[in-house]
Amino acid sequence: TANPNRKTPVTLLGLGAMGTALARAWLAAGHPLTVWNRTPARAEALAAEGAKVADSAAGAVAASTLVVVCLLDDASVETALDGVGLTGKDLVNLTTTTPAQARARATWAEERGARYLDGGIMAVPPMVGIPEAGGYVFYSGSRELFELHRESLAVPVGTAYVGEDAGFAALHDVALLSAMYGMFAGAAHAFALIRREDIDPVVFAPLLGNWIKAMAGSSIEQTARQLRNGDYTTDVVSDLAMQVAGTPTFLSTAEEQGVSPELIAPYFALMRRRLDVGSGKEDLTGLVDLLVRKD
Ligand code: FVH
Repeated sequence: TANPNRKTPVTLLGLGAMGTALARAWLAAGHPLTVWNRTPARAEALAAEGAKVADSAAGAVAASTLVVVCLLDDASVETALDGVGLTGKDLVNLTTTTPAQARARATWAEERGARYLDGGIMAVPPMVGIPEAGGYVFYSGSRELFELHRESLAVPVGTAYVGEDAGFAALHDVALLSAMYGMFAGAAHAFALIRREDIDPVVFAPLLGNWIKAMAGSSIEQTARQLRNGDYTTDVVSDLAMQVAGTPTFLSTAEEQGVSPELIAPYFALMRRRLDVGSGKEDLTGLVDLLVRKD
């Protein structure tokens, strides 16, 4: 008779930094784990920790119904699974890809008789297996598959299902990471402005961090509400006309401090374009529409 306490067996393809962290979390939680990696040496430590090591991707896939893939990119998934039988498998792909690649990979898997779930990991390896770290994975694709394996998938990091469209996990992933790079760009510019002065960056850092947090919290929700209701006008303090009037001060300060404006100038140019079509009473929300190509 089946043991109801037996954890779902997991196969994991890919033992890079992220794959290894995932593997350790499943092993620690008592899941029977079969692993495969292109470079076999990377599996040695995990074998000592209890993982079964397959000598081929096909052998690893054959070992479990639930097959998780965490490889470098979509091309490496194609290479690793080339010619591997997937009939009856539940394929969960945590490799970072574009939304179109994820959709194509879902079709590819389904044509080979597998159910498919795509994932976008919102965590770095040290956050894996530590619930308090707040890491999670966006999942999209088969809801049935997500519900079936939810518990096993939630072992390394949290889960957030974002829809049946297999491309949505990748889209959410890349959207959040793109915003992160925008934030890094702003912080880089701010640090550059103080770089040649007698200002300690370590003292400056909490001022910058707290300001970004305060601005992000209120403005992101306001932008979302305006995008939903279509009314971008603001009766609050900082309309677009006022903000564009302030941009020469930012550019002159960069000049005075010997800092290239290359990170902030494109954003100011968008603000100016939006103002030029008569949107001075708006918030900055209209910039979203300027970015979206009409073709
Ligand atoms: N590490 C991170 O901070 C980020 C956090 C967010 C999510 N990403 C994505 O996770 C995927 C895996 O990332 P990783 O950190 O494990 O990456 P690497 O340590 O570079 O390991 C890459 C693995 O992929 C294997 N591999 C590469 N090319 C091939 C191929 N042509 N055929 C088969 N396997 C391939 C590689 O094998 P090997 O070099 O050890 O033989 C590693 O197992 C990734 O999508 C991130 O964007 C991580």
